[in-house]
Amino acid sequence: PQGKNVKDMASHAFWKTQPVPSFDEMAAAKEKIVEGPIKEIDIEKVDKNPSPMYPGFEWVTMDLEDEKQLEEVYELLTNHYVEDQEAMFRFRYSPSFLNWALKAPGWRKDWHVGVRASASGKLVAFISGIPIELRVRDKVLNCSEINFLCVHKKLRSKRLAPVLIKEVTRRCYVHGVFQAVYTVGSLLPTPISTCRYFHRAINWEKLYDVGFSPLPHNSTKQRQIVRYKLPDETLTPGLRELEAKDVDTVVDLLRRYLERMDMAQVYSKGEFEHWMVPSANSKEQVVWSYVVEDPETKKVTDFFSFYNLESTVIGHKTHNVIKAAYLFYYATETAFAKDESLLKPRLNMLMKDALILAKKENFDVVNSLTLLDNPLFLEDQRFGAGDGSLHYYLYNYRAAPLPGGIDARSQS
Ligand code: NHW
Repeated sequence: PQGKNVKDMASHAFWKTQPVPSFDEMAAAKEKIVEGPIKEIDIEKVDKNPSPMYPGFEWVTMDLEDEKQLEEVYELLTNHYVEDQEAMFRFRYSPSFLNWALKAPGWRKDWHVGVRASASGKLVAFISGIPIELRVRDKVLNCSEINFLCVHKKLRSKRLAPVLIKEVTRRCYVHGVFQAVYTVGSLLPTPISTCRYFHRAINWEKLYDVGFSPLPHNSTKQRQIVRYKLPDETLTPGLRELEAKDVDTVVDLLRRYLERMDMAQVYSKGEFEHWMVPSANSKEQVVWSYVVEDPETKKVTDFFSFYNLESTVIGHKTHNVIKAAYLFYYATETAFAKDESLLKPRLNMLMKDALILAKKENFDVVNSLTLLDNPLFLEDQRFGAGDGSLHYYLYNYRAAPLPGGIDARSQS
């Protein structure tokens, strides 16, 4: 969603000082990259006190168990978080989403870092981390996943972001976590992988009205509507919602499926439950998960999920939000079949059902990235390439770029 290659020529005064590989180093190294931490951290030498803050502002640890403070983070992000390049849309993470994303198993209050204006007490900046286990090829890293970095629009370009990043880094180091993973729309030194966003219209007319979907020259509105029409009912026999009783089977299936990838989060049972099983005490539903239970054998053979992330339509007369479903995790036993050609049709069937279910749940669009086995179904399921890409980064870990990603530097 954020800028493209504009940062390519930037000098990166901040990032140059950080334990991340430079563009030049990665370009020169090619296949000879020795994977591992860039810098050894001596936990004894980590500062026990927060980094200095600009005068007039102060650090605050947000208590997201307190609904008021959760609301403050929600307000900051709703008004100041990621927009597309033309500033037509802005992510609108709901409080329920923030509860889900920021209170994952093992979460620390300490890693929900805010900045307040001293005089007004107003929350003006935020950055967060959650602990995860991330496998990069054959190594499992104990790391933090950094997200929701946001600075109030009036305080932009004042080098506050590097201060936030250094502070969250310190708070990770203090707890013996020396690596991190994060995704950013803009190009920084140096992605381990780059994905492209794809979008599948569900309510094409609305997407057209708000300026999200164009009308191709060789088409008409009516033809576009027909192109994106979907059946009312799902097609896969045995498809149903994921239930608590499925968790052991599905976490095992997902883990085996993700082992096929070069880089993936390692899910414990508790994490799987948190991320994939819809929470009964969430105000609005955040995640939807489904399984296929083979009608004959009664075995669960497939799983898929998506989550709800709305975007504000900035300054539109009739529409305030786009309701977007983001494809999340999936896994299927056909990935392990001797006959490799079974995977593509199976995924296409599952993903078509995901689209049908997303339509039933009133989503306007289904979004996806070019990761996992997604290239096997994106085109057939009428997803179109968006203009945003998403770069994946590791902090304090050198690793060869992942194959299959889009070359970050060759994009316009
Ligand atoms: S990406 C979403 C980021 N948020 C937004 O885009 C919201 C709207 N924008 C803003 O709020 C998902 C501001 O523009 C932000 C920058 C705050 C983005 N990542 O303060 P200055 C995440 O949350 C560098 C990393 O003047 P600003 C992931 C930039 O390259 N670096 O800028 C977050 C430049 O450094 P350079 C970013 O516009 C991962 C410097 O900041 C960045 O007022 C964070 C300029 O600072 C970004 N998204 O504020 C890293 N955006 O060297 C975690 C800008 O190039 C690292 N910059 O001169 C790991 C830490 C934990 C380690 C533990 C072991």
